[in-house]
This record gives sequence, structure tokens and C-alpha cells, in this order.
Amino acid sequence: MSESASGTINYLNHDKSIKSWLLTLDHKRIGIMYLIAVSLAFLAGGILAILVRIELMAPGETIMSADAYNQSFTLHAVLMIFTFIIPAVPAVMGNFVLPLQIGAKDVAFPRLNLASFYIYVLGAVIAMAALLVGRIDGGWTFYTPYSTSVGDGILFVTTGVFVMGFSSILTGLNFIVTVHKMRAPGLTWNRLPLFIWSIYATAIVQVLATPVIGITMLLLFLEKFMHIGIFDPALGGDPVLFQHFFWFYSHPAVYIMILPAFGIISDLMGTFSRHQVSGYKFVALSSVAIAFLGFLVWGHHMFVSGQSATSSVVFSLITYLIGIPTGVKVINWVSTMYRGSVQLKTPMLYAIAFLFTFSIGGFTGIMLGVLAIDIHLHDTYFVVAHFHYVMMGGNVIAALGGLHYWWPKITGKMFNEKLGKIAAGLVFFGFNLTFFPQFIMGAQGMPRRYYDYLPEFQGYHLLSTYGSWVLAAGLFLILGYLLASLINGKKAGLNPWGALTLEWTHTTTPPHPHNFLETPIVTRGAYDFHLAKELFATGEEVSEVVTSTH
Ligand code: CU1
Repeated sequence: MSESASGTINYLNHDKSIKSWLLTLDHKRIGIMYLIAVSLAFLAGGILAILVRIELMAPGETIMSADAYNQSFTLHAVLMIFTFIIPAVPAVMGNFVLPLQIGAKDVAFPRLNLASFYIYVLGAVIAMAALLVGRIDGGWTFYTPYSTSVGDGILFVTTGVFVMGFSSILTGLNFIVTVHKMRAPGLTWNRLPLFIWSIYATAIVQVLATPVIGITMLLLFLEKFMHIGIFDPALGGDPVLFQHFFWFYSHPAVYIMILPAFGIISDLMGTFSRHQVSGYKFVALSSVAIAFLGFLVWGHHMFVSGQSATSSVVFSLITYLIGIPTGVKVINWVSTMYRGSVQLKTPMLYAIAFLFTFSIGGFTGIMLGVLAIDIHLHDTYFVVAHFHYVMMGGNVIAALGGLHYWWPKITGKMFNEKLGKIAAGLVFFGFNLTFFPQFIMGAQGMPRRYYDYLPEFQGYHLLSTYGSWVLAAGLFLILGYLLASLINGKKAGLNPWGALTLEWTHTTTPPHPHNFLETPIVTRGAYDFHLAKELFATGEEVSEVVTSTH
């Protein structure tokens, strides 16, 4: 690795031994270790997705048995949700970016941070060990008693989820304390980058919701091995209770997956529109409002489970309410672009793609919150499409935007902007081709998770499968040019995007091992481009960075 742009030592080159990585307490290096781990999980989950899509190209058996198919879609979801999406943005970008953006030396508890990483790895390994022990074929929701009656494999997965939960809770606690205690002088709550607000709201959900899934997984274990009747009717338990526990975590978990994405999008919208994010305070507080409301809507997953009509109506109503803070964000992002002058760099292309894909995901979520519609669409491909529009069209597309935005800061290298744009186009087109037909076939009655189907659905399945190949091509192109940039990429300047947040204005690229040579003193908000005009007047790269080598 070459010396950094300014010739100083940086967090990558100051010690290159393997041990210095594996035992590092540096939040930036821990973020990179998470990046490698979650990327492997995404690759494995993605390969399974492609296999599932190929199997569904025709009714009946295409490339695998019904049994292998059930296990493939289950494992795809478990990998993607528990080992990829939940840790991806908070643990990768939260770790790398959060202390830099608030002008801190590190997170509040660096040792706990490293422990969180290894707890995540341990949990992921336990979950994957399920493959060696037995089958997991009941879907990622683990609905008991079916899930626990087909073998012991599922208990490895739930134990893995239990263990990974500690990683999530400890990371959340770490971030909450860091944001409260370690902001640079002058960095008031009203000046915080919106990425920080969203990671903060996410951390609250991580800390409050994750214990519930942990306890639920523990109860499954007790039921299986000590025969204490909790969920299984044969033992005197209640299976609907499992659904309540499961969704009490798993709906808020949707916000663990999507809130950090909102934060990335807000940062990209401000920076690439060269304008203060419209309605800054509303956008910031809407993250907290979503985190709060997210705890009150779990019953919308259970409209057909036999819960009382009154509770269904209440859950339905509160579900609509979430549309308000979410709409506040979307409208303010569009307004930011309208008021500013938009620069269509690769990260911004993802932010604009996100506006389309996430809005479709969000609106169809409100549709599914309508009782009559949900009863018709329950357990159809409409739900599969909605879920992927939120998770992939929301989280993954935003994460790709964030990865491209911070890549120069992380690695000190620029990626190929032209290939970046082509790949963004392939991802957007491939994603929509994969999942939009699923709305239509779902509305027409194609059930989710089915191995076989009526011939009338084949056309939609074919489109969906072709789309998945385009999407995969886009993702492999990204992998290719990002890796190539490490070898022959142009050196990134201090602030290639002309951003105003501290990770770009006050430290080297890549950053110093201790982030800042002098503690930054903040005098303006994260997107106060009107106050920073003089910085851009020369047309040269912006930096207030201290580049001395003392
Ligand atoms: Cu939900």
C-alpha cells in the first residue's frame, strides 16, 4: 500500500501485520473486517438467490429437488437478513464513518467494538453449522412447531441468531454513547450529519428490540430440549405467541435495516445537490419517530393468524402512520434536489435510484397494511416483491451508494466513474426486472415459497430470472472495478466530492490511525454549503485539513 495522498502515515499503512488487523481496536479497521465478512455473506446469499431463480424458470423440477429448493430459499433469507443486512450498514459504515463524522478519535468502547465483531463471526459460524447437522427449510421466520419438528438444524440457526444479537446490541450501545459523549466541540445536535441521526435512531432499536428475538430463540431451545410447553400446542403452548414474539423484534428489525440507508441517502442528497438538506430537523427527527412507531406495528404481519379484529384494525392504523415520517423524508429529499444543483456522480445515481425503488417498497407496504388488501395478498409474491423493494431497493441500493461515496476515503483510491455509472444502471434495471413482475403475479395469486406453479405464471417467473442475471452482472462489475481500483485506481484527493462533513474536511485520505491530528472545531452544519461558498470559489479541491506530518 502506498503512502497516503498527503504523504503521512494512515490507518492502512502504519502497521501491516495480520495480527495488527485481527486484534485492532481501530474502528476503521474493524469496519473493514465487517465489510469483508458481510460481503462474503452477501455473495453466498446471492448465489442461492440465483439458484432459486433458475429453479423457478419452469414449473416442476428444473435444477433441484423440492427439498433442496425449500432449503435454498430458507438459507438465502437467513444469510441475507441475519448475517448481511442487519449488520451491513451499521457495522460497516457506522463503524468506519461515525467517529470520523463526529470528530472523535474512535468509538466510546473500542475493545467492546472488537468483541462485537468476533461475537458476530461466532454467531454466523454457528448458524452456518446448521448445514452440517440437518435441514433448515421452514423459511427465515422459523414459525414453530414446523420449524423445530424437522430436525436440529434450525436450532443451530436460532442459536446463531441469538449470539449475533449480542453483537448488534453491543454495537448499538457503543454508538449511542459515542454520539452522546464524543462529538467534537461545536458539533451540536442541529449540526450533525443526518447519517449520524439515522445510526443513532437505529442504535436505539438495536438495543431495545434485539433482546426480544434473543429470548424467543432461547424459549425455542427450552421447548425443544426441556419439553416446556411454550409455543407447541402438543405441549400446551401457543404457536401464535411465537409469531407475536418474532414480529415484535422483526418489524423493528426492518428499521434496523432501513434507517441507516435513510441516513446515507440524506448525506448523498445534501452533498451532491450542494445544498442544505430541506427540512433538516424534520428529516432528523423523523428517524426517531420511525424508530418509535416501528415498535407498535408488529401485528400487521398477523392479520390472518387469528388475532382479534380490533387489534388488526389498530395495527393497520398505526402502520399507516409510519407513512408520515417516511413521506417527510422522501419529500424533503426531492426538495433538496430541486433547490440545489445536482451533480450526477455514481453515489448520487444510487440515491436517485433509491427514491424510485424505496418509494415503491414503502407504498406497497402501506397497501399491505390495509386489512382487505392484505387478506387477498397474504403469502403471495406481492409480499416477496414488497419486501425486496424495501430491503434491496432500500437498504442495498443505499449501501451501494454509501460504499461508492466513502470508497475513496476508505481506500485512498478512486474507482472508474464510467464503469460505476454503467453498473448503477445494470443494478437499477436488473433489480426492477427481477422484482416488478413479482407484484403482478402475486396480485394474480402466485403463492410465495412454492416450488411448482401453474403455467400461466411462467412468463413472469422468466422475466424475474432474467432480471436476476442482469442484477448479478451489475454487482460483479462493481466488485471488479472496486478491486481493480485498489491496484491501479487514481489516488483520491482529500475531498473528491466536495463534501462538508468532517471525514472529508478535517482528515487525510485515507485517515490517520487516530483520525484527526487536531480536534476539529465545528462552526457550521453538515450541509451549510451557502456558508462554505468561499471554500469552493477557487474551483480547487476543498479542504480545511491539517496536513502537517507531526
Ligand atoms: Cu412489519
